[in-house]
Amino acid sequence: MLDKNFLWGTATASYQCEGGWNEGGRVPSLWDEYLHKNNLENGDNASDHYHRYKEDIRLMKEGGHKAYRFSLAWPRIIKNREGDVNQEGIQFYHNIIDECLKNGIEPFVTLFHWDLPQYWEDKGGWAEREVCDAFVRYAQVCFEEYGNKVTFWSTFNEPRYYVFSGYKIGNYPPGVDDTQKTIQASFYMMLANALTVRLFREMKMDGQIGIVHSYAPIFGVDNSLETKIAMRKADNYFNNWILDTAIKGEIPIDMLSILNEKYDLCFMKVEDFEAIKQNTVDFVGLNYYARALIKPYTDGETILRINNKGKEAKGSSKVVVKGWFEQVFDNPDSTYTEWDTEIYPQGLYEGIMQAYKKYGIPIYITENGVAFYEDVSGEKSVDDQGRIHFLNAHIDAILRAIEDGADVLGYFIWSTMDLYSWKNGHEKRYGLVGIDFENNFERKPKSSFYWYKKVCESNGATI
Ligand code: BGP
Repeated sequence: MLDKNFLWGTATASYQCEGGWNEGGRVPSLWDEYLHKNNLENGDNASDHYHRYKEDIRLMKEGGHKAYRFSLAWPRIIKNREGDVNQEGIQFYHNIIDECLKNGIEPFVTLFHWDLPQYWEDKGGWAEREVCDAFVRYAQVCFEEYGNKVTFWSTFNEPRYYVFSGYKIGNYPPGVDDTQKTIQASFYMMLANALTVRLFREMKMDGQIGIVHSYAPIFGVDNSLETKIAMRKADNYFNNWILDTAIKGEIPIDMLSILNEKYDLCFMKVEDFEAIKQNTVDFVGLNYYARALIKPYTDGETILRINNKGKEAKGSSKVVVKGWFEQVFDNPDSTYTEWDTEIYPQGLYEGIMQAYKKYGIPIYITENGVAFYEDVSGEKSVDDQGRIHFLNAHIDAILRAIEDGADVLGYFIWSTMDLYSWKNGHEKRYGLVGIDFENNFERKPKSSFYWYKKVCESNGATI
């Protein structure tokens, strides 16, 4: 039997659902600037959660949710590099948190889900130490404001995805391919994580603090030694530099020594390593969409190509890290979404078991879900049986892992409602609640919403 306090919920992120991008004293984030400048589909209005959060939280309650994972927007809370606080922004999150508590929903709060204020991006963004220090000051404001209401805090959502996409793949802002900056930004985010954990302890906060990782459990195409070596390198690339660093306080030394041959690591200071060693997280959030199936590197330059276009680019994803490994996107035995994401629930079971054996701390599955093209314009709600099937199989994987001893304490579906998907726009739909973006953002719960209500209310017994 599952513990009665298991947190069943759904998740969003500020930029992706709020809208109201220039309201209530919010200043631009790097996403506003980048998407506006490049004339790309943006989240100016997103799902209009900024104006409709009460309706959304009421729907969560109706849907049986025990928890809601969302993020605070730094650009709503801190106005400028001097650190001036925007009271209207502060109040907005008090309102959200209070509304959750009033409805018996546990707020599960992320401090940073990618919307860096543009005024810090102008100073070099996460590749600079100054931003790391500014993040800790921002965290302090949030702890002081919301600390007596919030139990579950996460420092970062998916540092790996943010950094690699922005600084190496170049498909997210700042949109560059610069390995030195990739290393710096990765390090400063992990340092900021440790310094924020230290602050959390110094302030004697009630509650727990963790980090959320885009988890790609590593699988090999065969059992050869070459594949095993490639898998280790892939594990460092995808997972270890976040998880080992945040949970064990150790950056993988084999990774550092390879990087040290070609790049300048002098910016890493002895006291930084000490801070990382001493300030580790209480729990880990794992976002699971798919495993990474790995084969040995053959030849050619590094290619990191992610399909952000959907069906028109299906099959175009390619990941080759020169000298390290290649990722397989065309396994004939697998099915893939229109965005090249493999559907592989067993990867979640095995990933949880591996992570729990290795780290032994509580795990929350902080995101899991599947995207489809869906027409929500009609009178009838969307009958998303494909999503129900996907979620059912993944929750089953979690329940099996718990039965086999893993300490998984919560599960959050991505996403609460349809929202803006980074670079993919609004047509990549993940929500349990459909949003009719063309028709006054009307909320239309899908079949999966009612299915999940039963799962939450029966504490997983209906799986
Ligand atoms: C995770 C992010 C989310 C969300 C999700 C789906 O990496 O934490 O913010 O976007 O992935 O990804 P996408 O929108 O690219 O399909």
